[in-house]
Amino acid sequence: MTLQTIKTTPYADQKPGTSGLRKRVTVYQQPNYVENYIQAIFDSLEGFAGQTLVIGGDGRYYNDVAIQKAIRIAAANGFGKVLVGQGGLLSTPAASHVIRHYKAFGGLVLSASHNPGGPEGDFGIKYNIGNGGPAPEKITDAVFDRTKVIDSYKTLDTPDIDLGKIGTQQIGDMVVEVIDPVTDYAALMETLFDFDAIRALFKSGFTMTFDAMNAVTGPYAKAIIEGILGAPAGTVINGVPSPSFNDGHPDPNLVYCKDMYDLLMTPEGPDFGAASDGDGDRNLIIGKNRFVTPSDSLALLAANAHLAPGYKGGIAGIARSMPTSAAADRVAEKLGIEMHETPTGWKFFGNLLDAGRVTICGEESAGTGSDHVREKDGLWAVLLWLNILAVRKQGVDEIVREHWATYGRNYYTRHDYEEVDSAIANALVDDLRGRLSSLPGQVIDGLEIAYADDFTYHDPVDGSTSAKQGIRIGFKDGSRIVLRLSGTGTVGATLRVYLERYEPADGQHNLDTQEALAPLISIIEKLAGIQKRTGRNEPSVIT
Ligand code: G16
Repeated sequence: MTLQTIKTTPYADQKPGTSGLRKRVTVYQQPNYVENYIQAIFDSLEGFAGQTLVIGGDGRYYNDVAIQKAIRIAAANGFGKVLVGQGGLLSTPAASHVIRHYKAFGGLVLSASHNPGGPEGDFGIKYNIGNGGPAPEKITDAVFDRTKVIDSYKTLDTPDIDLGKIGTQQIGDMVVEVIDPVTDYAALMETLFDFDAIRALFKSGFTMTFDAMNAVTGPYAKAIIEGILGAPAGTVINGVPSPSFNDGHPDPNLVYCKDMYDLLMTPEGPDFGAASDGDGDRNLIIGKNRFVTPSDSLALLAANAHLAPGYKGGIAGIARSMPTSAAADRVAEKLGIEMHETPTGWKFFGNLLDAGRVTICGEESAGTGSDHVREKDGLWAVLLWLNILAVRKQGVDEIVREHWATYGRNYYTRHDYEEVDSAIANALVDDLRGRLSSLPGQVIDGLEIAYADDFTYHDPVDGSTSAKQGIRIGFKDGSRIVLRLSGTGTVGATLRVYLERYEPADGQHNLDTQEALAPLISIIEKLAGIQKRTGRNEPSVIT
């Protein structure tokens, strides 16, 4: 087994996005593409000699190839130990927990999350730091700088490592320990939730469907929901991880989980439906006759968290990404706790969580989580919902309605225009950005613009600043339009338009969401000309 230093040439496109480096598998398959990126990560870190690195992925196509490369490069760079999930699997929240639990130096998460997989799909690599969360921008910027000049990487000349067998093996000077991917995570969940109450709920005849979308949460959901909590076999569907997600799109939204949504809207359907994405960090929550928007789910979970043992002392504060609706802000106000608005990307919550200033975080993009890990956590959100349902002994719809009657309702939708020509998308955003200062005071379709800006975040913990995080146009009546380009797409540009309107506690809570937001949809078309400029008649996805 010899240490090798292999010459390489840089790739110009290894700039990490919202959540790590996501590219087509075919891009990752280029010579040294994985090696360059991982070496650039290690070159941007200090002090890891002899330390532990966690490596795991969502099992998507190319996971098995990339993980072998990652282990060899880690060994050659001087890590003392690699902890890896059996079969190369670790959900993203489980990876975060393993990093924290075993006090690892950091971890590599191999995933493109909700993006499709398979040979024609996407792959991704993300570095997480010792707190278990995605590396902050100062590290991802350094990694990108390094990728531009990298000229060699280190590896070991060694056969593939057997990841099928739990236990330890030696690779050069480094120990590789293969662990069960579920055990530690399940134990953590047991400390947070009232499992007895949830068991009793299932015993009482409560029915649920959990769609693991042929992705990584299958083994976790089966072990916890069907195993520990005693839900009947068959509660978890699509529960076997597949490298191509069975040719599906592992994004738990109303487009890709339409069958489950339709079922929940019928009397024969189960009482509760939930799903998680490719790497297990997103969640979808549907009650009988009630889809819960991620923004509302964040607010509801924050308002009811004290019903779960892990949060019985109350929560310190809430954080949400800027495009997420302000529903949670009203909960924070009532509880008298801190509320923070951060840019899109879970990495921006890390400092607030570490400083103990917030306990619960969430994003409109189907992510919610708490200070138990430093990633969003799909199954955690589902279990907290189950805990709340078990304690309140009410259905989802009733709980949601009571919430609106207390706090008011934030009608909310997101319109995505996917695979738009990048030049057109950039020009559209730049043009609008250039006109922002002239917008306040203008009245369009009877609505007066109160403010218009490009969101800049000032991190209250480390003082860092992140600019150009999305265009916000706010109206006098409290409505808001946000427009930004996605940082996770891999082909062309994805333009996201987020629309929100507030109805007070005694207002109209029964409108159709798209109808309630139609005036704003028309206003943004007038202001930005999205459909005119992109040639699209309608969004690719509405959530
Ligand atoms: C990632 C990030 C999230 C972000 C989402 C969408 O989620 O972790 O913080 O909200 O992407 O980002 P964008 O709007 O830039 O596409 P995931 O589940 O893909 O890891």
